Amino acid sequence: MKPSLYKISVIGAGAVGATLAQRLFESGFADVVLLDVVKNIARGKALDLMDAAPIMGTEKSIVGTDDYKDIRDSDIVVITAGLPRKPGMTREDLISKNAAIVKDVSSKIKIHAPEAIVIVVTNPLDIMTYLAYKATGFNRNRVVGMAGALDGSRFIALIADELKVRRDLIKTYVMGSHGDTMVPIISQTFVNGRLLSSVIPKDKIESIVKRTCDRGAEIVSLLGTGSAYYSPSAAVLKMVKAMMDDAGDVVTASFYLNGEYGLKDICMGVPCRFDRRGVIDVMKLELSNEEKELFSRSAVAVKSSIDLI
Ligand code: TXD
Repeated sequence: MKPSLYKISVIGAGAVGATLAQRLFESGFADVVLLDVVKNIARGKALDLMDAAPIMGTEKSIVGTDDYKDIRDSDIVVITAGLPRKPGMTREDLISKNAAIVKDVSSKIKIHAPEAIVIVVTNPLDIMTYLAYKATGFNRNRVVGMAGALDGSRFIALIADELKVRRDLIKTYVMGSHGDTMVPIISQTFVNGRLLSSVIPKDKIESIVKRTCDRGAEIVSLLGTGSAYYSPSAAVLKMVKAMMDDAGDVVTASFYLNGEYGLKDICMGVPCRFDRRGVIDVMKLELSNEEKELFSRSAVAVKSSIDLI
């Protein structure tokens, strides 16, 4: 990776935001600003992280704040502000409360960090990414949502566990919405170069797909309060790395489509090629007929939620 003078701001110092700030800061990727609407919470967490810096060996800076002036000149701003699910809730149940928060945060990013790339994490993910795109008015290459990187990682973890193979030998894409209609692309899933369908029977694949789709809810019900944050923050880190590497790395992300995969005026998970400018290209995968059908069903679900806002 190239050396960088990156500045990354994380809005929302809750479970995902604070864990992401820790990952970014301790990896030495960037100077980090952690911002929360609750006065002092981000400050306290930033001080705690800074106190660990001599042990973790980072010379980067971390600032906790409730003042948007501190996000000035950020290269990337990550929106994690918003309510998480409670047991029994769908991501879509969060729509009205989180829409108001994301709209507010986006308008402040537009004022204070107008050159930044925005990564949206708040749920329901594709709807909030669409909202951030509209509310910032940024070029679409600078607004993306984190979902496919996480869902793909969950899918890979489960396949590796089933087959007892190394996780880094598995390649996949999980497209569509970050919800019950997500679409693991089985026709493009490979284990050590072999198609997944040639190494696991169909019914087993179906049960792994179902467990992948349900994984978020499974974690929510086990935690009792809050939702997953270790893997979501790791997935954002993967997107940040893809941008900083500046080499055209492909990561699946929610992106405003303008004709790609036959869709317009919607944010959906598609494989995106990244560099320091954000998304430079959408990779066109050859989907099977069944995957095309599932992808368009997923689009219908996202469109109907977008209509609610
Ligand atoms: O795959 C994905 N995209 C996701 C999304 C994976 C995991 C979590 N996902 C969603 O992220 C989740 O459903 C929530 O909508 C967000 C944040 O989840 P998190 O678990 O971090 O929620 P917390 O711990 O409740 O933290 C939210 C913080 C909290 O500290 C609030 O005070 C703050 O957001 N908040 C705000 N900060 C700044 N500005 C405003 N307006 C604001 N409102 C709340």
